[in-house]
Amino acid sequence: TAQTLALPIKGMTCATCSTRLERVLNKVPGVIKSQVNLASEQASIAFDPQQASPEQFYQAIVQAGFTVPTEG
Ligand code: 9UX
Repeated sequence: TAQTLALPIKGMTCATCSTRLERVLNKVPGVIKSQVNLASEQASIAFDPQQASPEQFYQAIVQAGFTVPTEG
């Protein structure tokens, strides 16, 4: 069963940022579909909790150069 997680994202300044982050998140194993909204600074991630966990999303987001303000 898929789960959906909404995350706030900081550091996106143009539309290519959000497209790039979507691509990064979609590559995390277990992610079914991610959508990143530049204007609302939100990522929505549908994933299989048996294969992926939020910790992996945080790491991928930070590695891509963005931040999740609610995470350290
Ligand atoms: Mo835009 Mo974002 O020129 O990572 S791609 S700032």
